[in-house]
Amino acid sequence: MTIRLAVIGAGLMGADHAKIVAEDMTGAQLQVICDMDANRARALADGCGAQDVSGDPQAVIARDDVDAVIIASPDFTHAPLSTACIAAGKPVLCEKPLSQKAGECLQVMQAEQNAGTRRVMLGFMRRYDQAYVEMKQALDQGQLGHALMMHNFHRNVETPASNFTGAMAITNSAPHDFDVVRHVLGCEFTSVTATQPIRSDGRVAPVVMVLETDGGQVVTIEVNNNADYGYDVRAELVGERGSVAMNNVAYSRTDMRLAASTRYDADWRGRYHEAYVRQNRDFLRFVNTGVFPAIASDCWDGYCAAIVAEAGALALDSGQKTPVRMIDRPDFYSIQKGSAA
Ligand code: ISE
Repeated sequence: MTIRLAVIGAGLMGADHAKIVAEDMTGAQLQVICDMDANRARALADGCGAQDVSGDPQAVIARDDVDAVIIASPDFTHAPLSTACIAAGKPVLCEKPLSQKAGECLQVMQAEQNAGTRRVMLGFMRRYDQAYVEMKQALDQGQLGHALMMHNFHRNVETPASNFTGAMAITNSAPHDFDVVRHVLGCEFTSVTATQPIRSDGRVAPVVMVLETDGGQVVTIEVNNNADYGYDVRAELVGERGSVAMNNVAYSRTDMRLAASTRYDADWRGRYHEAYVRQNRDFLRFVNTGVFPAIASDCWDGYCAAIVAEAGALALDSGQKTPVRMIDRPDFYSIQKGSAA
């Protein structure tokens, strides 16, 4: 059976998802591209062979000829549109974040629990990246012994907006790191401290966080949104018997003028292309089978990322070690992922 997908949002990420649906997802068809900007929707639909365009996301979600939805519209729309998908009984792959407000994540969780069936898969795609997959395997198979630390750095070439702040680095960029560390270590964060060096040019400086987990691990995360040289995300997991470090991903190396060099991607879309494809294919399997993918993030994970980000922003502002205070995981989300909804 062909699954008819709607992509809501025709910006950077919507275009990327639409291209993946068109090129890499056998068994899926692009039914509708939805965007407030009719020209942008039309251009993307024509480029990817989508059947139709729309400017009304709620109407798109309700359409009989739409089986499932990918949400890639602005962050503030993610929670209300996910809730609309739950109400319509349609599986949804929602780009991160579910919401930057933990309270709003709780509302979506409540709607999903009331509906009684898992509907929302969250687009924390790093879980599908081969480097993190191998890191998690090494830990789960016991090769590293007990996990002690995970060091992470996350560098963007430049900020998406000139008014970007350190707090935004924590609430917008760092949730990827929060999520993937929780996933790899199988832990929850209990506290966070955050600080920044001072740049000479007034642009937003890197944010450095030190977090503690309920497993007794210490995690460091550097988020540098103005790294200038390239998009660069790396991590090292240190256990009692060894460590696993992520290599910079490069398919080739150039040797010239007595030096060797490899290239960097300009942003995450190239670096994580393979991860996005794996994630989106897993979403399609979820739509077809109703079995929530074992690796994927759900609304609970979205809530956890948001609550850590809120504590991180407070920690940066106050200069104090700040506790992460979470609710207990509801039974609904404790049920093993990888089981039927
Ligand atoms: C950005 O905020 C994102 O959402 C991207 O997915 C991420 O990879 C990037 O590094 C962030 O800054």
